[in-house]
Amino acid sequence: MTTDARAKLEINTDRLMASIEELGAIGAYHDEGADVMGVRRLALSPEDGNGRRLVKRWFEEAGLRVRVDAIGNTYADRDGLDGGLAPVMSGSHIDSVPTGGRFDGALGVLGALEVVRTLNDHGVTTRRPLTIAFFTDEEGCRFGTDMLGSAVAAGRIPLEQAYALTDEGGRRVRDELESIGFLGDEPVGRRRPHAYVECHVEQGPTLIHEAYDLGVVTGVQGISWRRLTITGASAHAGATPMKFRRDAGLAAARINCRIHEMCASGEYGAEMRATMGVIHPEPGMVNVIPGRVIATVDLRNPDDSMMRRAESDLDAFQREIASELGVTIDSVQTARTPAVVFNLAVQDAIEAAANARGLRNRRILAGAGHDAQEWASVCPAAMIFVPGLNDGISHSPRELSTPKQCADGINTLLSVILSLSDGA
Ligand code: HGY
Ligand code: MN
Ligand code: MN
Repeated sequence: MTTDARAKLEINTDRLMASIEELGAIGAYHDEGADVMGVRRLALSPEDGNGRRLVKRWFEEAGLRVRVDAIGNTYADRDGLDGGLAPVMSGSHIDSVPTGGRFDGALGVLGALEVVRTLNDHGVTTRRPLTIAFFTDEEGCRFGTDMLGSAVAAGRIPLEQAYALTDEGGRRVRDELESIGFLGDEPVGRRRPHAYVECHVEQGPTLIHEAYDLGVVTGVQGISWRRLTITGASAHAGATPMKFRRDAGLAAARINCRIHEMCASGEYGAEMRATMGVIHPEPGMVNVIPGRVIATVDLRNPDDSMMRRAESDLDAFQREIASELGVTIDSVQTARTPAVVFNLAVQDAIEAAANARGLRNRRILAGAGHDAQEWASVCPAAMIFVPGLNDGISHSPRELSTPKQCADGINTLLSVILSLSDGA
């Protein structure tokens, strides 16, 4: 097949969307609030295990050789004409947040599979081998740190440290990997890809609001997560005068207000974002002053020096609040990744592929963390963003991209994989 003909190859959109729907049915739940079906496929849960087995079967049916590494990352290899060359890799994750949608992660995994299925349909063999993959626990919401599988494969997090992470019930990563049958025997990080490209929903409003078909992702902003255990004293809500209280709930509220003030102040850059996503007061009764609160803080900032300053100022504020309210605050950093810049040549290959397909595109920074940011430390890497309806909402069952939006992303992924695998 000529290069020109390859550039015009189109995926089978119906097959892609059918795979997204079928995987989306695993862990599906009816979300009362949004009145739509959402996805709850927490990392290493039985649902994640079922989703992994389905996708692994699809990999095998596409003629790929599947291997699982020691942290459960699952790779599927396709021969190239020159087997001695390092592969081009593409993938993402299939675990979800508890109130997720059908596209976050799944589009990148099933889109890479659709690329392989399309190459198979047309009898195309690439010069370099190809590897498609799904990585373990990208979301991080069950065991506390995100991009876990990719971070271990890239060498940022030691395997034993990952194994020892526990969820709220004290269940360890290693045991949960074993229980779903994905404690693989391949050493982590054994094969270095030639390049890595990932397609993902944008998870934000920019592309849809500015009427772009695609985003060429320039990098990922910095991420800093901390878990707070705030300890005061439970006491009677009626009988305890205000000046005798050590109210852990008040401390959490003051910290939550402070992180929002920090964002609004502009002192840490115009793009800083902060979220207190977990706020668990104990005992959680209407007439008992909370004696203990478990809370989390998620900070995002594209500028590493501003992020460091925000972290240090928040540490100082936590100490002030502890002394003012008579509580103790145990603050543990659970995730920390610097801002990452993606490889310019891979970005340019994505832009060229999108332009060749007549797709309106722009460079865009990723607001969310992604597996690609870990692979960027191992090989040239970048991402393709697909717009979403409902203002691009994500980490919500209302997450929704149209068949055309998904096809635009995966057709571009097909072109980029061909250019990376057949190029120099
Ligand atoms: O939190 C994140 O940015 C990603 O969705 N794990
Ligand atoms: Mn994701
Ligand atoms: Mn996510």
